[in-house]
Amino acid sequence: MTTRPAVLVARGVFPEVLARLAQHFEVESNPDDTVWSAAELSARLQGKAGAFITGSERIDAALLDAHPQLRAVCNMAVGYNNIDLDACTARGVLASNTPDVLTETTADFGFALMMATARRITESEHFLRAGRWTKWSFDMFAGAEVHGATLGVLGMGRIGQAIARRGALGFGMPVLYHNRSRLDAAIEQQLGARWVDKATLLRECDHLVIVVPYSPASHHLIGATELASMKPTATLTNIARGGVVDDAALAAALRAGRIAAAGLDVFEGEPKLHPDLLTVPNVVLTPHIASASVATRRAMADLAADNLIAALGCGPHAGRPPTALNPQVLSAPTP
Ligand code: 8YV
Repeated sequence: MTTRPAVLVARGVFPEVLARLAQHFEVESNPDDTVWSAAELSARLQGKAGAFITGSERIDAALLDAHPQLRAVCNMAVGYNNIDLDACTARGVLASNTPDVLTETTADFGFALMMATARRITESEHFLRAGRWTKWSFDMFAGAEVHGATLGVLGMGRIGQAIARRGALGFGMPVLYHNRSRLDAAIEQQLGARWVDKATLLRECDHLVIVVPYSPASHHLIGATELASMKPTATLTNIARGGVVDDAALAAALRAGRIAAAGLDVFEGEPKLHPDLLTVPNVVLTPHIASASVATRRAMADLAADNLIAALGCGPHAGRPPTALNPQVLSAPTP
C-alpha cells in the first residue's frame, strides 16, 4: 500500500475544502484557526509534502531549509509577499497564489470603501449611534462628490482595472492611473484611463485608490511628502497591503486636514493598528476584508486546494497547478 502525502492546512478553512484535500492526502488542519508562531508553523511542517497557507504564514529560506521534504506552498491570497518566491524556486518548491477569482469582489469593496470614505458613512453612523443626532443641518456630514470626480488608481493590475471600470462606466469619473508599465492604448480607451506620473496622479486626483503589490520597492510609497502633495479635499483608500502607506504619516495628515479622509482595509503590522488611526475621525477602518464575500473566499480556498492537489501530482490537473507562480520548478530536475 502506498502512503499518501501529508499536508498542512495552516489556518481555518471551509470543511468542504478540507474534505477535498482529505481525498488525496493525510491532512493536518487547524480547526481552532490559531495564528501559529514561526516556530509552531515549522514544528507542524515536520514531514509535510505541502502546505495550504494564507497571508499570515511567512515562508522564507530558513523555513524551507528546515523542511527539505516540502514540495509545495499554496497561498489562499493573490498577494504573495509572505512567500520568498526566489527561495522557493531555488529549492524546487512550487508556490501558488489565487489570482482572478477575487478581482471583481475586491474591486467592489475598494469602490465601496472609497465611497464610504468620501461620503463619511461610518463617521456619521458613529455620530448617530452615540445618540448625538438631534436635528438636520445643511452641512451635516457633507462630504466629497464621487460621480464626476477624478479617480486616481495607483497600481493598474487586474483589481486596479476593475476599479477604474467601475469609476468610468458607473460613475462618470475621469480616471488617472500610475503603474510601472502602461496599459495597451486599447485597454486605456476602454477604461477611459490616462497614464500619468506619480506626482501628477497625487496632485490631480480627487479619490486615490491604492492597489499595488507590496515589495521593498513599494514600501512607504505614500508618506508625508506624497500626502502633502494631494488636494486637501482628496481621499485615499488603501486595499493593497500594509506598509505601502506610512500609517503614522497618514494619521498625522488626516488629523491636520492635509487630506480630507482615508479608507483603510490594510495596515502596517496588522492586526495591530497605529494607535493614532483609532482616534482620528476622518478614517474608515476595516479588518482586511476586501475579498471577503462568501462565494469569493470559497473560490480562493478551492483554487489554493486545486494548486496543492495538482502540485503534489494528484487530481485532474496532476503536475499542472492552475495558478503556479514558479511552474518552472515542476519541469526542472530536483535540486
Ligand atoms: C486575503 C488578500 O484575504 O488575496 C490577497 O492578497 O489580501 C486577501 O484577499 C488575505 O491575504 C488572506 O490570505
